[in-house]
Amino acid sequence: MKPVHDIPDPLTAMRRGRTGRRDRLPSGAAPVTHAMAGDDRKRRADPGLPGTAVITKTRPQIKRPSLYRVLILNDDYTPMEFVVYVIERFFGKDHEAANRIMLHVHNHGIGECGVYTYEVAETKVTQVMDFARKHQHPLQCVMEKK
Ligand code: TYC
Repeated sequence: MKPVHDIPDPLTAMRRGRTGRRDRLPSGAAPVTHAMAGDDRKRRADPGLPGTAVITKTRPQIKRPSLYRVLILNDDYTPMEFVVYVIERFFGKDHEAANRIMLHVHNHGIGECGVYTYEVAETKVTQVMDFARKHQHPLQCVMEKK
């Protein structure tokens, strides 16, 4: 058991810092110890006191959006020129690119017209389906998660 006179006074111990030396700044002021700085932070952050504010640093959670392929399907009835026009109009392709995509679909049964985020892809599908129906062609357009 330690004699009572050997137990350091907690305030003196705090002012002296970890080394126990009476550290002084060049100005002669006592340095702010770790424990004091911590106490100070707690006091200033108390949201219950007037004129104080809590500043919280949050890491913004950024995620790339999922991408979706918009595909058209082959059928035996939709005219080739109609398909080429649809690809130009709704997918922004030039005539040559649109013709290549149409021929790919004609030969392979399915082909990609573009890749978009969910809502954009959904809009393209609706636009193509509505336009084909309006012209009484059975052209089918679907979306697929990449
Ligand atoms: N196969 C169609 C025809 O011979 C042309 C066509 C191509 C139709 C692509 C649909 O997605 C399609 N007229």
